[in-house]
Amino acid sequence: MKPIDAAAVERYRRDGFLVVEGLLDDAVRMRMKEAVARLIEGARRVTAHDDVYDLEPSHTPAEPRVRRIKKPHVVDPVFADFMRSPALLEVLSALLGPSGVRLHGSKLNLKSPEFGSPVEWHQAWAFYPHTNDDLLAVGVLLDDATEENGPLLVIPGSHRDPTYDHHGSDGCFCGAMDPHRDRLDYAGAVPLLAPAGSCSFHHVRAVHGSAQNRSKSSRNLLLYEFAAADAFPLLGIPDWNDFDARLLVGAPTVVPRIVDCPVRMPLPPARHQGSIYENQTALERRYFDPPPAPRCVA
Ligand SMILES: O=C(O)CCC(=O)C(=O)O
Repeated sequence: MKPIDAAAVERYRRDGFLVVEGLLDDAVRMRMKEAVARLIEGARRVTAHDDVYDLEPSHTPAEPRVRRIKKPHVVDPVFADFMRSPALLEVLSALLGPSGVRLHGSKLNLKSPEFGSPVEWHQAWAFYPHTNDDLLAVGVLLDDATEENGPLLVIPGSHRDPTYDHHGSDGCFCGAMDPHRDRLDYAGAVPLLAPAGSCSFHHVRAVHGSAQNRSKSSRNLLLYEFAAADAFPLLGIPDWNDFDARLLVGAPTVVPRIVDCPVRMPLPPARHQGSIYENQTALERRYFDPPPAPRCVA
């Protein structure tokens, strides 16, 4: 059976998101979970954010708390292999069009039981505008996504909205919308609930966010960002060989497809660099409750 049909593509175009169950089999998912456990164990050697780890505010080497593994496809082959799996590439080709599929980036957001950090409302497009908007993010569910564990929330149809301001009061990019200024139907956002092994696909311009994990189990979400092969980043291409090496489907091209899309540049850059969690610390008015303060250890 094909992993995606014309009706599902139509739903994605209408809503700006789609969930496909069963794309990740249990054996590979278990290997991914083992890799995550090894990585968290490795965080005992780390006291500050680095190239691999983004840490929860309450992290200590004795009690490692990691909120993100940066670039998991570079850190462990199990994450590099899955993004090349034929069923996933078939779905991506159906959603991104005929020019081909290029990896833009990857990240693994770990929401630990009871304290995993929220992510404020944003459009990924505000971080990396391209010459056209045939880009999306895939969320690979390493755990079931439930109402309580901080699932991804997407506002249906918001991929056709303008590009919202993601700048703070200091004029710098902060990677989040001001929920008091941009009064969208946040309550109407759809939680992408699905069993572990499912993949969600959300359009690069879709407004999305997620609340703190309030459950007693983890919500670990592997995210890959993909672009159509003829979408070129407006912030430039620092390394052409790397850009070409990330092409997973289709032929290399030097001809960008240019489409009239609303763009705001993420400049001047965020004052707090490192990850979306750091960028968003500059946001003055939040929608989601912040994670609990670190516990005091006597
Ligand atoms: O992990 C989440 O729930 C949200 C992830 C996200 O939107 C991001 O990291 O850009």
